[in-house]
Amino acid sequence: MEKLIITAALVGAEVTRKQTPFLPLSPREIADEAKKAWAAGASIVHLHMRDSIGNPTQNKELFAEAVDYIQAETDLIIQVSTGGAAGMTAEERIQPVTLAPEMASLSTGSVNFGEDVFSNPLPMVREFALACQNYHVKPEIEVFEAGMIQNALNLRELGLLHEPIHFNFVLGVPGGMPATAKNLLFLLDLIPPASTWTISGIGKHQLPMNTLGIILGGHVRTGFEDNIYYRKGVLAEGNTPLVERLVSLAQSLERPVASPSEARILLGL
Ligand code: KMH
Ligand code: ZN
Repeated sequence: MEKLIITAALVGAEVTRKQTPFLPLSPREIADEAKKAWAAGASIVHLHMRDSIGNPTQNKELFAEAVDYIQAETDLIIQVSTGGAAGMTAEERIQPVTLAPEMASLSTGSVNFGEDVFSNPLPMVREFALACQNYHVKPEIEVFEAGMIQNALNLRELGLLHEPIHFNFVLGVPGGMPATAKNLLFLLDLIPPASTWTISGIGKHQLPMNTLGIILGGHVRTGFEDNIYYRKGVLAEGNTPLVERLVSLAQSLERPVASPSEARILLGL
């Protein structure tokens, strides 16, 4: 089996300091968290930013500050979010792609997201895919629902996405596709054979879904964006313990962990 790529989704857009005091907020805090996750074995960081009062923002300068720190201090693959938070405009969301990072997330359809709607109309998805192409950024296709895979394949037909396509299945969002083994197997049947894939599980589904990913030969995403607990009722004291646990699980299951340079080759970066 190929080496395991661990993505650390360090902060996300929804979690608050009220929920966990360990949440990094400023670009410097996010970069420090990235550095620790990298030292623990992560090879990709999925980045969101927060403003001075902790609200989600896609502000390009804040992304640039964090990206500069991370690039100076690690060889992590930087993946910026184009999802931002539910309700943001397309103009707001696309900003960090103009920094030309190696990767960006790209959701290829709309989905209920808790009490909100995470809106991704197809013209906007095509516009985002084109921006990624223009800035030489590899998209990670965020799949919250099965139809989003076909939407990604339609982008490929339009020449806006190229093989090998990298998918991230985000299962267990309230309103989206439930985090079950059966759903993951169903989704895997729909992606082209040359694809690479990552699995993210929300909340209590993070560890079981990541475990399935390791066993099935996929890759895994952990971090506060998806889950803040180490175990039931016990907060993770940072993203690093979550990364460390996956490294040790992978070792137990005899799946070696990829360095960032090995991950670049696996993803065709
Ligand atoms: N915050 C969610 C509404 C992404 O980063 O591309 C969307 C999200 C997906 O987090
Ligand atoms: Zn995200």
